[in-house]
Amino acid sequence: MKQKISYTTAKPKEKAVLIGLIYKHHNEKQVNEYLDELALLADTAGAETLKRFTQRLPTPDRKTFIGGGKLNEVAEYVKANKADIVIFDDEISGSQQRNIEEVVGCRVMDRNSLILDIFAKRARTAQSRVQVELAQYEYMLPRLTRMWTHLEKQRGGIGMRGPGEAELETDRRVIKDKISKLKDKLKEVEKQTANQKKRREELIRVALVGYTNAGKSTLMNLIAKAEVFAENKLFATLDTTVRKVFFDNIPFLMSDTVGFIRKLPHGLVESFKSTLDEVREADILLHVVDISHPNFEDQIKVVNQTLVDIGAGDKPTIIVFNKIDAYTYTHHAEDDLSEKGKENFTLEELKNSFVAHLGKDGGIKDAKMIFISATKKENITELRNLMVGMVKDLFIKRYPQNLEVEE
Ligand SMILES: Nc1nc2c(ncn2[C@@H]2O[C@H](COP(=O)(O)OP(=O)(O)O)[C@@H](O)[C@H]2O)c(=O)[nH]1
Ligand SMILES: [Mg+2]
Repeated sequence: MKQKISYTTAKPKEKAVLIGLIYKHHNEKQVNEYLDELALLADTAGAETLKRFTQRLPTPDRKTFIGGGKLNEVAEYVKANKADIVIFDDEISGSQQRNIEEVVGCRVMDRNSLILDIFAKRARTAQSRVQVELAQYEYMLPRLTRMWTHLEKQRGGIGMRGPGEAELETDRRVIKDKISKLKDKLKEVEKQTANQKKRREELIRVALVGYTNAGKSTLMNLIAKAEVFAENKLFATLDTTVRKVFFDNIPFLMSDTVGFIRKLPHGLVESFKSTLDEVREADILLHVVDISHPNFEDQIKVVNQTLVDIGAGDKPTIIVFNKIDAYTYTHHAEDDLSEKGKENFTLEELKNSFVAHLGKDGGIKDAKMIFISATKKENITELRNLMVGMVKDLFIKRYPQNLEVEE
């Protein structure tokens, strides 16, 4: 008789080394903040960061992205510490990837493939699975020479999820064929969800948008009493969740959508177009910002730019500055001659400066704003009132007859 053996499936964390270039227009602090984000992405994908390397270069090395000396340094570190992956914050080409792999002797990937990997791991619905698979193949296509063959033994780790093993052919034609089939499949899945969508069309729609990890899902759970997965990880939620909410007897739909991120792979945005329809077709946007994040202003810009890219740049918006409980202020002494950074502004000063900026730079035009804490439930009533006002106005505009009947 065969004995049933059970194994634990929890894999040990993979060990990662991160690499970022410091270009002319960057400073070291900025690049370190980018690498913080990359480390959080790596963590979300299941890797622990052992070390980061940065190098100041005017342009990336054509063959190995970073300089030869630095690469040897990385290789030595990888060998000494038995690292499993080297992750670049910037996009590297297929040939750069191979050249680097030859030197460092472990898997090499870039930020894009890391994001794709997280998406592959977290996709739940048929639609997002197909979307991710499509994006992965599109990413593979231009870098498709001998990409996987020498890594046969390491299958299953980060960057290797998604397209099934048998499908890792190195033939462009096969991949192209696969892409067109996936596109057809996506259309079919979209048709199925279209009916569902039609039924919701008449209702006013409010969409949560924002940088990943800003607190969208937490806010969704609070306002719509949904149970959306919220976690201190990047892209905890991938699939859109929609709930019907009533404020003062006026119904509207609220949706929690996938977060945006700096340098979101282009193919991914393309394949996620239909998921982002929820944003494009929304009447009102709640743009959630993590004000405790050192880079929150950059994050606002990334989100605004992505909104413009998908054709949702000019919707009535409430900018929700979230996590005020975690906002830290560093006093800037009078005799300190260094430039005042945003950490030297009190929350009150920040509010005032944003009010002053409204309608000018940063793309914040015609937006209302509010400062809240979703976890500490601060200013939630005020946010609700702001939303009620906007939803009501829209409701009256759209259904004047409904109100006449009541009067
Ligand atoms: N300190 C603090 N943390 C928050 C707040 N709102 C959300 N978070 C945390 O931020 C992390 C990301 O939240 P989540 O809702 O998943 O963000 P999403 O990616 O925008 O959906 C989670 O760990 C939340 O608990 C807040 O107001 N204050
Ligand atoms: Mg979320």
